[in-house]
Amino acid sequence: KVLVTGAAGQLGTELTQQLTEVYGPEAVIATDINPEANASFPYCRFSKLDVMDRDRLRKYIREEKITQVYHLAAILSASAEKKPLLSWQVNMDSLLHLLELAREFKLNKLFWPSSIAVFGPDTPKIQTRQHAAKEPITAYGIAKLAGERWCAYYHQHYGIDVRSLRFPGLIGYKALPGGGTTDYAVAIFHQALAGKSFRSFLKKDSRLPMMYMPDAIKATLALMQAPKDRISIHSSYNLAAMSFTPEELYRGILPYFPEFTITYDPDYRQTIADGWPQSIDDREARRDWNWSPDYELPAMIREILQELPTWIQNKQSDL
Ligand code: VAH
Repeated sequence: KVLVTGAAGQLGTELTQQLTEVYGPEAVIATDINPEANASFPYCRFSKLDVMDRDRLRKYIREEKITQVYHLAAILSASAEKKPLLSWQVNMDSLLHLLELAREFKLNKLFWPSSIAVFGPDTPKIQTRQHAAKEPITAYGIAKLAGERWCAYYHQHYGIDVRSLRFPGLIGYKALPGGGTTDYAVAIFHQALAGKSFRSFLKKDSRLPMMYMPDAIKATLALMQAPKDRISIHSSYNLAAMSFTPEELYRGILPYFPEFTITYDPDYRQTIADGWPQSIDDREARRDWNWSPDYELPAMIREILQELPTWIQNKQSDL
């Protein structure tokens, strides 16, 4: 049985759907702190679950005979800067709970997302390597870096099969943005479709590593299904697909909406973005488990603008 925490988030919404395809609706339990998320999971079981509630988490894993956990619940970078200590508890302590539970219940596998946020302003920004310097300046990046080290520790000392990916900015349209610094690239599509101007909270040439959600799902399943002896990185794998700036994204959308306008109004999230790499070298993922992305920027824009109107209509009919 597979347990997903934070299932109603951007990654969780699409990953839970895929996991249900792979394991069947009876084998996947989607959980989230938001009880309303129930409506998003007609195709599998859903339970309200706060990952900070250690006893309830333990009871769940024991009673449901869970064998795999995808631990996605987190407070993302921009939100974490507003509540740094809470973000440390949610992002770090919940992972430690799960690593301990993985030991106690001998879980087969545990997935935990890391992020390019583990890198900092002093990290070389172009084609950032797997083992490049990591001096993160955000609460979120600090928790992700510490979490990576704990994943490697529990693998080395207790043989826990915990696997992780350093996701770039993930662009998905099946859930609303959730407090990420890269979420401008999700919000812009909603504004274009609504015929409104878009105010970017990052400056026009702020280049960041990005990935369309289907590629993030593909990478997660490929990593988790790879034979154990192919995994050489037990902290978290670098992972890349593309890099773009707000201006490049805007120019890619403009042919579909000639009236669409953008203004650039950088806020505190610019400081976060300026501390992150501009592009990532993911040769270890390509070597170990044959990673390769399917989507570049034009294909992502085309597909989102094709699919988002229907998603919005369905959401409105749900409301
Ligand atoms: C965030 N979307 O902005 C996440 C991600 C690289 C960015 O970690 O916090």
